[in-house]
Amino acid sequence: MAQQEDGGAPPGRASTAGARLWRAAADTLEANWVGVATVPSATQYPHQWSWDSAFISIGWSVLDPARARVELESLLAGQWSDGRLPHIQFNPAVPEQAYFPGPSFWASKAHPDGPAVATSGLVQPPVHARAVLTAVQAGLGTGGTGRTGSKAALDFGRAAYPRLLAWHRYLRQRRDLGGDGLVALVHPWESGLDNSPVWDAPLAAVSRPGAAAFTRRDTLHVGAAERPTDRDYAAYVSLATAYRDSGYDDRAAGGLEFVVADPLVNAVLLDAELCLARLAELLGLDPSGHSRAAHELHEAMLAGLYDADRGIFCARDLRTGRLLPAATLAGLLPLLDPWLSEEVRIRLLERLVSPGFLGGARFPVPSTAMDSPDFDRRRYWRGPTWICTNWLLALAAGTAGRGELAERIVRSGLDLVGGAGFREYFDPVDGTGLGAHEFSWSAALTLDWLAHPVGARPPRPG
Ligand code: 9WN
Repeated sequence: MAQQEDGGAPPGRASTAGARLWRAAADTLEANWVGVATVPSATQYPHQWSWDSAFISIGWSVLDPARARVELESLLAGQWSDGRLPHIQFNPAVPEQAYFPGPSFWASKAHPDGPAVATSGLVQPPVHARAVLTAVQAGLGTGGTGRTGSKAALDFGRAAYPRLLAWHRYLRQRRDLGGDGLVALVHPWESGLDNSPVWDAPLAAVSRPGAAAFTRRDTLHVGAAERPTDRDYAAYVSLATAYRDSGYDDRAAGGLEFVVADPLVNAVLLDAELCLARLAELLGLDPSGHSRAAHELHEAMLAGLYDADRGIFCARDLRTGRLLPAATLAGLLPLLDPWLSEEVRIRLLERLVSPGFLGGARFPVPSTAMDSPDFDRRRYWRGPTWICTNWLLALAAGTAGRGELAERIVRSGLDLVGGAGFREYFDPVDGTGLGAHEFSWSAALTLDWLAHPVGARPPRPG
């Protein structure tokens, strides 16, 4: 175990209930720690996932910044030489059949750009720069003044920075598949919101779902009604197979059957560039390129993904050129953009507080608008509330200057985990826990909320 530099005791909301939640969250992370990283769930997801690991490190930054650094260093060790950070890094000690699709499906080691460790070839939302910045700041301590961990924190930041540069370069150059300055995704799993109804139309157009035989493992531990349908799963496998067989070649992505630009991933990248700007400053480097990159993303999202008629951002299908209209929380995350005009910001905030989202759910924020025909309160990403998206939405509401909304979103998240435990997702109507149990990011982000009540958050970078 890495040496603990900091804390371990609950600060902030130190009520008895808060202290109990804190201890339970810390125990959950400890139980899911496998020596160099933390699995999302020991049963359902027994490897290291990319955006999970970034969120999880934010919890470790609260408990033990040295362990946050180990988590992120191990994640970055899976980076490909083309800059991509793969969505799964496989633990060689875990049997192949524990998760499908496993290492032999992805065959990363046979790829010239693949790292020493076996990984997938897809990516996930780039929350990593925010996670690295958080770990560095945690090591430096409040105000960045000298403490035991500060040298280690800066050394870590200096080593991670070029890796993050390469990662963002991969996304902004190799994944600009529409030539419009936006990152494109080639698989629903890359969105993080895998089973979102936004993907229904492009998935329905997949020509040979399930052409190859495979056995689902994801329904062994979680009820089928809370997971994607067999048809959707077959399309996921077919898309992943085609990308793998293209040699994970993004230049050939025009031939793929799923190519979309999504507001969550692009908004998170904008935020990540602002975090890199802040990290560059802490390291004594020039931050201006990152602020410029963030501003370019602001312009590209507004030009390419904003639906002015409906006052929400949407994904765009780059094969058909059409916006994909399902109303999901992904369309609200451009609130992370500090340059939004007053008009656009107000439209998004109105949507956030509308009956579909904050206004209608007892346990918000539902992943799909509750007043939309696509809403399904129990099925993975089609309605349930998730802790990681509440965390992002609270950050976004804070960026938009609406601390009281951020507070409501955090309160809802804390009520959910307080009532149902650290489940993977939750029914937004009655708060029932769904999906995997003892889920790491639900515990990690709870720790962050308990340690840093919204009003006490430091100003955003940039
Ligand atoms: C596929 C690990 C991951 C999350 C994703 C979530 C789910 C995997 C799956 O679990 O996806 O990557 O097997 O369903 O959708 O956001 O990172 O927690």
